[in-house]
Amino acid sequence: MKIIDLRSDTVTRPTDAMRSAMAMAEVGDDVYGEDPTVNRLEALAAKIIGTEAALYVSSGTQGNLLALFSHCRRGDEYIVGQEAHTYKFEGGGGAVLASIQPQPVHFESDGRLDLDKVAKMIKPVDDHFARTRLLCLENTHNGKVLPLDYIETVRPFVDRYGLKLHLDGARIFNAAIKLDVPVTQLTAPFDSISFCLSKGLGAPVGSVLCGNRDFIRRARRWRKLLGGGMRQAGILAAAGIHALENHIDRLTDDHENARILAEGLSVFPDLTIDPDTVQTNMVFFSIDPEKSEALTTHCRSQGILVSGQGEFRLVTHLDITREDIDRVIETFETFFNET
Ligand code: TLP
Repeated sequence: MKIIDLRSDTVTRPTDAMRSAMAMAEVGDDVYGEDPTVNRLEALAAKIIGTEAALYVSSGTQGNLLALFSHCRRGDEYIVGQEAHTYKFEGGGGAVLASIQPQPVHFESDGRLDLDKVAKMIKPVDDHFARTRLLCLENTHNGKVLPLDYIETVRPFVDRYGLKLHLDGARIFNAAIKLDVPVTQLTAPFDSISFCLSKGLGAPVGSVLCGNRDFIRRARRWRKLLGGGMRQAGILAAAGIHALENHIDRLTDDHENARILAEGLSVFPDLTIDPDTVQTNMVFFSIDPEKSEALTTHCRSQGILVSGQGEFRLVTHLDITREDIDRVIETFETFFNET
């Protein structure tokens, strides 16, 4: 029985074509800057994202951390979403390792940070306060795409306050595909952008941090300090190149599958779910917490992996087909028929 893993889009396995690209990759020592495949990935990523330079990093977490290190200094502050990955799910790395203080602000329901609320958090220049240096946004956030007109207002805002602007664009291609705009339209206002190769794009490992040459030079040094300088990393970078060349446009399939899944699940009265809120590859629903474990166990017994407690997130990706979606909906149906 095929396992249908909906816990995240991080779980994809490399396709055969990706594996052969990896096996054939030309390699060298990337700490010397001599891995031709890593160099090719970085050049390709910079071109696609629209920045001068890029740096291949081990994970999205490392990309975001390097952005904090490279924009801020000890005693500085960054403003970030309360539920943002960069703040909530990255072990407090900026504070722990770089002595940078986070200032969280609650997200609006569409994934924006309200700029009036952000403005109130910016500290005056005064010895009492940390120096507010950076604003971090996330796109997509919980599968939601930042509105285009909002993105356009953010650059003038940060310029007014002398802040830098970082994007956790782990799933930025999902946003671009959803809006049907060039990804550069979503990245242009930012000083730095981190995006993941190992989520919807289907590579086994890796993210890329993009920015101008100076910024990337600083990030490269911090990456080394953090133990992230890899040697013959071209084997992995080849998967990233393959992903960028072959797996961007197909994200529409994931979005379509997520929509069909949400509509299929919305018929069950025990679930609270609104299919109209599904924009990309994530479906959220809630269920009586007392039924959570039974649902998870039932799904697992049918080869379907889901995670959540009361609140569930189901994520579609490269390894999920339209038929799998039907199987998931049928499995939920048997669960509700039996309970
Ligand atoms: N997110 C993972 C979990 O850590 C929650 C997931 O399954 O969604 N930014 C965003 C918006 C992310 O969702 C993630 C991973 C990251 C950064 C970090 O990427 P990695 O896992 O490569 O460090």
